[in-house]
Amino acid sequence: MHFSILTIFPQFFSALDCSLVGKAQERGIIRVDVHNLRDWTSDVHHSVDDVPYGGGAGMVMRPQVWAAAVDSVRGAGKAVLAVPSPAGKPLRQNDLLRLSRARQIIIACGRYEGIDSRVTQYYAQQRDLEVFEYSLGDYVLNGGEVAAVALVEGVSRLLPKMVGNPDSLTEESHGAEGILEYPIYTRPAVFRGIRVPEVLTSGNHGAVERWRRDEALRKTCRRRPDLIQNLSCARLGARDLEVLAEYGWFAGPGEARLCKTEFGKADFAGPGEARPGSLPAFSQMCASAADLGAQYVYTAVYEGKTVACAFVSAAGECVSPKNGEDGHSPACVLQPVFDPAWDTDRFRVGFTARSVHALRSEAENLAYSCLYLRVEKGNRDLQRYYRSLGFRQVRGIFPAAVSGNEGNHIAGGRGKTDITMVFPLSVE
Ligand code: 6GU
Repeated sequence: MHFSILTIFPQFFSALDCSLVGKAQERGIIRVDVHNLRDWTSDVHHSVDDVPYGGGAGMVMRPQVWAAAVDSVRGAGKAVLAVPSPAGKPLRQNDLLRLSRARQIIIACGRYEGIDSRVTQYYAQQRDLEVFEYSLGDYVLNGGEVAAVALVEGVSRLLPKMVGNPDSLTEESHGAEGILEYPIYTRPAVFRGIRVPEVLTSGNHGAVERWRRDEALRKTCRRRPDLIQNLSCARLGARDLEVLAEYGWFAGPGEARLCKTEFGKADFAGPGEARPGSLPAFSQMCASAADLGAQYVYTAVYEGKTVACAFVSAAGECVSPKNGEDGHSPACVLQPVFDPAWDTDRFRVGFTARSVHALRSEAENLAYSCLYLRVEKGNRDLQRYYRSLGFRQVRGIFPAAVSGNEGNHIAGGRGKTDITMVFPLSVE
């Protein structure tokens, strides 16, 4: 890989003699030539800039100087002309990967207001040359030099033989997974009063992997929702969806991408109370929920439209939260209802997981120790998802207080072909 850097500040690039990039130069994996743009000026003052046509503040870099410089450093074969600019395309890991396959990358570091636009226009017409205008982010620097260093370093480390352990490339932020990296720790176990998360010292590799994935997803939800938006649902498991649901992200109707919904809780006093949105059969459902003495309704609102509700009502006592013993603790029942377009297993799981998460955080106020949920008997996939959330199947349909309602199904025609699953809310 041959980098040719054109700049009016060649001194700036001594940074590239350090560290791994410096070593790569010594080992001949990369070659970095830094050229002074002024070498291609023809006037006595070595001037590289001029006033802008059309007026305005600042100066513009002259096209003849740039073209002479680019022509002169360009070698044989395919090359990339990389032009740092705050108006360029935001640089991404994918771009670096593509550029790492080039033979030569010429980096044109502009200063002042930038380079005369005809320079990129001209080279974009040339065969065997890709013009790539890129930005480091939405802020302004004085010139392209910092961005040139970033490009050289970012591309170099992807070259074969560059990074000692290739695994460290696949697990990093902005790697193939498309999410940020999980938080990392080293010794000591307690630092200034802060203890390392316990799971990391447990020796349980499966649990460590799961925790790392959970934390990476959470961090990405908090810092980079734009990355979450781009995740493909096909590559997300039930536990992933459960974590994402904490932040209001659900697998929506199309299932290809996640949808950001507003998740909220409303007290439920009667059919008039909860916002129906566009849910069909909502009033009917509200009437049944009122019959059941629903206390709350959780709702998910997507683009102003209610796409799901989950009614929470008291349900007598737990039959068997953990397959047996406890027959006397108070239970509640969660009755989710979905907009037909959103009634998919994946959305059910995410929305239910989110509702359970909300219920759990209030478990103390509510004093319910378990939660019932009704699931279609034939839907094995959904049952499997719920099991992976921690639900267990129990005998019978609903517990006593609710079973009288069997003929009057809330959940969109689900009925005697349902099974009941239970989830422990408070761990005593
Ligand atoms: Cl590539 N150049 C300049 N001048 N400012 C920037 C930038 C590039 N990326 C972010 N700000």
